[in-house]
Amino acid sequence: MMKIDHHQLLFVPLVLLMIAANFFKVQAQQGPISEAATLRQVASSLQMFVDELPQMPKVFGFSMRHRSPVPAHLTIGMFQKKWKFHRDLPPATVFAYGKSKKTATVPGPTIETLQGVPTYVTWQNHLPQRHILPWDPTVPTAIPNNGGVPAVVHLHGGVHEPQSDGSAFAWFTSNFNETGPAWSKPTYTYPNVQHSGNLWYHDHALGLTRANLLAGLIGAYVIRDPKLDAKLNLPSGPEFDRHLFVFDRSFATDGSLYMNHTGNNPSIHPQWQPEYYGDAIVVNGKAWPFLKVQRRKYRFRIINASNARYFRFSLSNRLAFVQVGSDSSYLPSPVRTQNIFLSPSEIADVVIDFSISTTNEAILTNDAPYPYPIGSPVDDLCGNIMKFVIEPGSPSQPDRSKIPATLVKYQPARTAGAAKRRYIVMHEYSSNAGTPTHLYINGKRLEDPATETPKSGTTEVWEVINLTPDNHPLHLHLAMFQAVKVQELVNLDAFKACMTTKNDAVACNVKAHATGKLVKIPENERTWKNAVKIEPGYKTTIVVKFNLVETGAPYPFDATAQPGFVYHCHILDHEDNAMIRPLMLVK
Ligand SMILES: *[C@@H]1O[C@H](CO)[C@@H](O)[C@H](O)[C@H]1NC(C)=O
Ligand SMILES: *[C@@H]1O[C@H](CO)[C@@H](O)[C@H](O)[C@H]1NC(C)=O
Ligand SMILES: *[C@@H]1O[C@H](CO)[C@@H](O)[C@H](O)[C@H]1NC(C)=O
Ligand SMILES: [Cu+2]
Repeated sequence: MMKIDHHQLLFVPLVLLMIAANFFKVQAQQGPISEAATLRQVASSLQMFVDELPQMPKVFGFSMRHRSPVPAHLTIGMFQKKWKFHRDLPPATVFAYGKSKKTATVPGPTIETLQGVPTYVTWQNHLPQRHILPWDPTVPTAIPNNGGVPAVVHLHGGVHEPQSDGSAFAWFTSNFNETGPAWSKPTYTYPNVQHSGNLWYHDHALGLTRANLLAGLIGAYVIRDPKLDAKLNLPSGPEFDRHLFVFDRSFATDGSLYMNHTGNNPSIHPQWQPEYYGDAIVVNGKAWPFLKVQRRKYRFRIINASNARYFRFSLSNRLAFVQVGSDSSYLPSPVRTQNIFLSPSEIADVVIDFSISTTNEAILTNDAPYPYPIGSPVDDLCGNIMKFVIEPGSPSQPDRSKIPATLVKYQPARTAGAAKRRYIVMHEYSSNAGTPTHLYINGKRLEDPATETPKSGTTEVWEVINLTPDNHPLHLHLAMFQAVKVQELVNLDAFKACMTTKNDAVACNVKAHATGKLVKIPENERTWKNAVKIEPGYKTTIVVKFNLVETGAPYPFDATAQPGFVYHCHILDHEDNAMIRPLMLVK
């Protein structure tokens, strides 16, 4: 029989007591550990590069009949479930898209479609009675009478009718128990008439976009053109053509997703904060994952799905990215670069050739300050994204993919012959304490009547003037656009003062102010895009096409129907409060 030493029995609790006493002494000296420090501790306790990069499940927006593709009808639900963001984090409660609760993922399934073959999706809301994250009833918000989480899906970059656009006012709760004023039908039509490329779907409910995306309601959508794919011969197939869905999140000690419950101006907005920044970087639903790659070319479609963080990516072993596309369009020819710079919601379509790597691993890093461009430098946590583990030896199959010398030429972006020139001015408002309270475009609310009413089928020039201190990614629904000129505003304070009283860029003589230095538009952004970064203190001239960018043909559906479209800043915290305006096309 084992003899129990009574001294030992006493010893253990005594040591625990001493540790506890010491702990409380430290606490008393330093005060309670701040919430921010706790969140950082959780993130920094996670070992990087231990989870394998997941591939999200694929669902097909077409089916084959007698060897020809025919439209498919998909049903995709939103579910509350548990999701493990890291090997060492307890599972978090998330909202996830999927065909069933069991198969739902964060991000949701990748929807694969074919150009010219419509896809029908019935989006179903199975979310619970209460939100898992805080939200703010004082910003314009969908508030159902009987509880539930309002949700509605927007296909970002999609060219489709207004009734299928996911208007912020077309939200619905579980079982369609309650619907917003613009709700008209449960099944959306995506005609896939546009050029092939990278899109993504995400929630767009009024005032809840930041919280619903943070909770996990995002997913990728691809339109493929098999003829073009065969001609370009870029790396292809599920193993070599992949999505990297990148976002930042903070986690509490119990593994749950963290969002601040207290606003920066709580007497005005009890919860709203101007920008969400997380301490951990998550790719395809895992914090700092790794991916084993062969020594060959890979295509990565990198989607920035952060609420507010900009990314400037590079590879630790100095391998170059060859960028072939931006947002939903190809570039005219590939652009070789060491850095890829992405604002929220922007997409970079890149090829990395690991066959020429001199190392056996490469870390994808980020060095964009936050907020961009005037904020703090990125720390060692958000400075790392993921790791590529490059396998030694030759690839399992010879790499027959290519990076062609030229890619795709769409219609050129011309200011000449534009049907209309508009001025779009970004404003930020502050409390007496000098902290942001809200942001508006053209000094107007979303609820104010539409002032941007372009004629469907035409091309317009928009002069976008940023009077705030931050860079804002401008996003238009339906229309593709590209920046053609970026010029600094001189005597900015005088111009701002005039705009504050007159709110009219022409009356405030914007021409006389937009005479400062010109900024060169990076080569990898010179294509049709659905988000463009707008520099603070600059006027950015964009050409906006309210027609198909491949041919200039008018939309093959009625783009002028109710409830219309919107355009907004894609920093989600700004969009919700309320850097968003209607975009109502007319005949
Ligand atoms: C919606 O209605 C169904 C059936 O009446 C009910 O079971 C469910 O709890 C309701 N959900 C919400 C969010 O109101
Ligand atoms: C949450 O917001 C409040 C108010 O702005 C701030 O004092 C606090 O530090 C924030 N918490 C974190 C973890 O950032
Ligand atoms: C990523 O997307 C978010 C939200 O759309 C945006 O605020 C942020 O600036 C983007 N970051 C990059 C690097 O694109
Ligand atoms: Cu913004």
